[in-house]
Amino acid sequence: MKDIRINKQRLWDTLMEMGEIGGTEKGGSCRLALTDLDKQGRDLFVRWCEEAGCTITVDKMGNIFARRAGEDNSLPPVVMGSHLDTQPTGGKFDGVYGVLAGLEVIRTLNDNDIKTRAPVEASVWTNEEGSRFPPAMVSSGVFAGEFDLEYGLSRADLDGKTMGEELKRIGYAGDADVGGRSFKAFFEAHIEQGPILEDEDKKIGVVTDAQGQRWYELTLTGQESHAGPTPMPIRRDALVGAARIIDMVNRIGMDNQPNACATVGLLQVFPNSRNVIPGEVFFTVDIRHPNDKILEQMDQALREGAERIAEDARLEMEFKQIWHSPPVPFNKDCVDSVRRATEELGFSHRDMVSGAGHDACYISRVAPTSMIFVPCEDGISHNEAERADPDDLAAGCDVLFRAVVQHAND
Ligand code: HGY
Ligand code: MN
Ligand code: MN
Ligand code: MN
Repeated sequence: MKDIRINKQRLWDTLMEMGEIGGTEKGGSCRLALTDLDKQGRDLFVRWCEEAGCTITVDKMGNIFARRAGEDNSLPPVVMGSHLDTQPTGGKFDGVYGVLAGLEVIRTLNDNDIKTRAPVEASVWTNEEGSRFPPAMVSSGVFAGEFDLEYGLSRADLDGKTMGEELKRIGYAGDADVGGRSFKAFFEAHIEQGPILEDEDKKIGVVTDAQGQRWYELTLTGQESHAGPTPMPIRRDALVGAARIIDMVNRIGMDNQPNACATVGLLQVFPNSRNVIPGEVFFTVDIRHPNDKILEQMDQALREGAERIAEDARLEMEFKQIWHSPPVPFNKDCVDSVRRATEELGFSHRDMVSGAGHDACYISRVAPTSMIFVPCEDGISHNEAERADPDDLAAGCDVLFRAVVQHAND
């Protein structure tokens, strides 16, 4: 294909403009799923796509598809996309890059008056982060048939608000069915969210797989009592039990290096008063590994260890696994077209496994799918300091452009 390149400045400007919606003091973005700020970001994306001549479809989980017609619109589309929702202290690139790189591909096709054989779509997947409404990737999960629609719409935040209610409130409760339609291929461009590409000075990550993950919720119940007169030996302190389990979670991660990850990210103490012995603690556990067998062993170690610690500390424990997303091998054809496009463009690259989960993980169950990674500064993400270099972002988008056009014209 003649050496067409995307418009680097225009891509950067759209990322900066979108990043201002929910922009934070430290230069990040906070647009939790289905908040008014998420709505503002969605509205801006829809406006840009309509200005680029796309037709918009929204499904019952609020997933957005901006379609650019091809010569033969009876063919399944080649779809690009990611998510616009962020972590509470998120950055300007996680998810957003994959959505706006899709828009930039469509704008570049328009600039060069290219008509692809199959239609091309840029997509936004609702609530990828799972931060406000666990679990993560729930809407691509419904699309891929992992969850049913009722489960998806009933996901609730800590205030009990459901996704169904919030989709209606912000005007993104679409009427299109979720899933049940095929994609010729799906590509998600994303920042690596880790240090490998930057450390090895590589421009592109050719993502072959994504690691598996399991999410849990634990509630430990002891005895609330006075921090003064209650003798230490008879206390049933829920926070002491939680602290021991948290330390064990970290050890399970360290004992399964390389590759294992184990994190406690959310903890709530009740009644959370400085002179009351905590009677109840709620916390989450997130464990990950590229190999499902090892992930299973980590799961076993977590269950047995938590049981033992709760018993020793004379605490009741409610232990729930709320999500399991097994490791994902991406589609070989798609991976090869990403690698070929990268080589044609002369970008340095390396194959890699994604440490993070992505909508592509579920979409790969229903369509040939793969991902394109670009470096991010110091590998930092899920942090307001998240940064990526405009040249790297443009390079990833050039690779996306070529891979998408190749599959749309196959
Ligand atoms: O947790 C993840 O891997 C993703 O960012 N939701
Ligand atoms: Mn993401
Ligand atoms: Mn993320
Ligand atoms: Mn993700």
